[in-house]
Amino acid sequence: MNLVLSLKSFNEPEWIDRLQALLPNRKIEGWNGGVAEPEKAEYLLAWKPDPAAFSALPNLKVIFSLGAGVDHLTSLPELPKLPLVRIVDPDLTSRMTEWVVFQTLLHHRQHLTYAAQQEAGVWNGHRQWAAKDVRVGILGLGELGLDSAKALKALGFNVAGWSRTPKDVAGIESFSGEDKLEPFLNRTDILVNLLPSTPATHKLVNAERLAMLPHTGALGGPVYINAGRGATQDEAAIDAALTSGQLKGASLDVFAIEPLVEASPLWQQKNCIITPHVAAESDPQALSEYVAQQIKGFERGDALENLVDLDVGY
Ligand code: NDP
Ligand code: OXD
Repeated sequence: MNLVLSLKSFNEPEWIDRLQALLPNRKIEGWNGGVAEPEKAEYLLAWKPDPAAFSALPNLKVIFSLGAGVDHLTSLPELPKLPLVRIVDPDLTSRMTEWVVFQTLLHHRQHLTYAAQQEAGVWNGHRQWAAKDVRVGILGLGELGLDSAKALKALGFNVAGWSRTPKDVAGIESFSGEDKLEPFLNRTDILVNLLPSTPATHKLVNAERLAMLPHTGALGGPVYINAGRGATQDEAAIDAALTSGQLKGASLDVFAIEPLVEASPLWQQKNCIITPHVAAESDPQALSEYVAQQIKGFERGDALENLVDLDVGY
């Protein structure tokens, strides 16, 4: 019944202390500090883990991803076929919605233009269109996409979503499956990407798809926003689209390689806002309680929640 943590770029000792307070009757160890009794480890809490942990801990029963995304695990050939639980947490969801709404409003209310004008000491108002005239399209209508969609809808935007399976959500048009991607893009002024990284979503946002976004909308050109995963987009195509004017603006929180390399031309794009994968950085206490509750529930015989479907990869 022991829990082992293998966490890259997190403070492992702090996470051990926090979880130990919530699960006082078990041994909690950090992979990096050495595991004294590997055969007693039944749970692994992982973020970009050392793949050697899988074979070294032969009696694992459940793996927990310390994130909503699981590509850091599903991309590892060594990942055992065990129940994989991901984070679904209201605090994480609302932080993501804040980021998506903030970036959408920033482009909608022409903030980049006004920020440049302020720097030049220019007082010049521009015509402002209504939110109802802006068509937002959300790639991925799951836990995060749906919450963002509802918040944007409440602000008056014309919102649609694209997902693998159809959705029935009041006021939000649903597109699903590969054959509906083109019509979805054709009606989208602000494209928000909240897709997981899987083989099916790899570089899904490419030059061809960006060219499907219309120039007929109120903004005068499409905007692309991504806080899902960098692997789902072609960064060179985004850079080229910003340079050519096919894209009017972008907000990017995630990249294929993080940190974004110094040589990336995206840093120099005036109309591209870059944040360092912080869209939904979450409360460690809330996430620890989530993991502890799931372990206690599992041992009482309850079903694990938010299990990943390893066949589809998310
Ligand atoms: P969910 O699994 O709840 O939702 C994923 C959505 O994507 C679903 O609507 C799913 O469709 C859709 N989808 C997946 N594959 C395809 C496909 N091939 N074609 C069409 N639609 C597809 O995930 P979350 O909403 O919780 O999280 C989404 C992602 O956000 C995470 O995987 C992670 O990568 C990222 N993330 C980023 C953070 C950040 O700070 N930047 C923080 C947290 C998460 P369907 O509904 O039909 O299954
Ligand atoms: C996540 C993330 O997947 O922070 O939770 O990217």
